[in-house]
Amino acid sequence: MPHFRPRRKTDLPFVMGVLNVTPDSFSDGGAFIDQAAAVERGLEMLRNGADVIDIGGESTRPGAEPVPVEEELRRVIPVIKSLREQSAARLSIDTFKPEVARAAVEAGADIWNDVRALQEPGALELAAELGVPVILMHMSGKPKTMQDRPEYEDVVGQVCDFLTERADIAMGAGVDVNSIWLDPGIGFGKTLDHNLALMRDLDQVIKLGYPVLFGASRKRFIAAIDEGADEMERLGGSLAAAMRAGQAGAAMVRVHDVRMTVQALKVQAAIRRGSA
Ligand code: 9MG
Repeated sequence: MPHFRPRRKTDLPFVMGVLNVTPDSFSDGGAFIDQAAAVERGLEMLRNGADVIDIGGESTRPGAEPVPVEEELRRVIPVIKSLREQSAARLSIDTFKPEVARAAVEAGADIWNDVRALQEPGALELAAELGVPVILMHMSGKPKTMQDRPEYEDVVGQVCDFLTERADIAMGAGVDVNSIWLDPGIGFGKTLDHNLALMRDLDQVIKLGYPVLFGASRKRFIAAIDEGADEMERLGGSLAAAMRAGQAGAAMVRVHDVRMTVQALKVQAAIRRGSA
């Protein structure tokens, strides 16, 4: 799959379904991960209209502990292989570790979703070698500490500068311009005000000229607005954010609730067109 580019501007953004293969998502509370349940969830998201499944074995939530490479591989590779056997749909690997990205692509993944924007040693060279689409995301700090008082003078300008620089560096290392996607990294080292500014001014990121992935699904900023809404009570906020991304021209939204997001995006597009 050499290039994966957005559909025409008037069409719906692609929908990327989140598949976290982590013990808190697919275990009975112990360390054992139910791989079959994870694969079934991925297939269900595809039946519900997802264009891409994003498979991750290390949580990137604020405060999350790092996971060793071997454990991450143990979690994601069997799931990728099984989904690949059962579906021709696009699969994305959510990892910042080059070792995991390589094994995932060998196992059948088509896209590299890198929350560290190819900053790990060897990542740039590997992205050029693999030749798959790569998502470069902005994050200030690392998941463990990124929410410890993040500061910016101009969050939108700084995120745009960072993404432009990472895209330039990637191309300098041999990554094809048509393989590059950008992502402002909602919730990654950002306060509520930072997240809101990035959502309001998302068109600034889109104007950089690359397809943009946008992910706000179930994130904590929703609970800062609708006080105390726990993770499973954030569908309304997630849809509102996805609608904003669709309106601004994002090429893909990363979501947990695929069925409802597809429906909301279809209604938004129908309203825009004035016909079903
Ligand atoms: C892994 N992950 C969690 N949130 C994300 C987001 O908003 N964008 C991307 N690219 N990856 C994310």
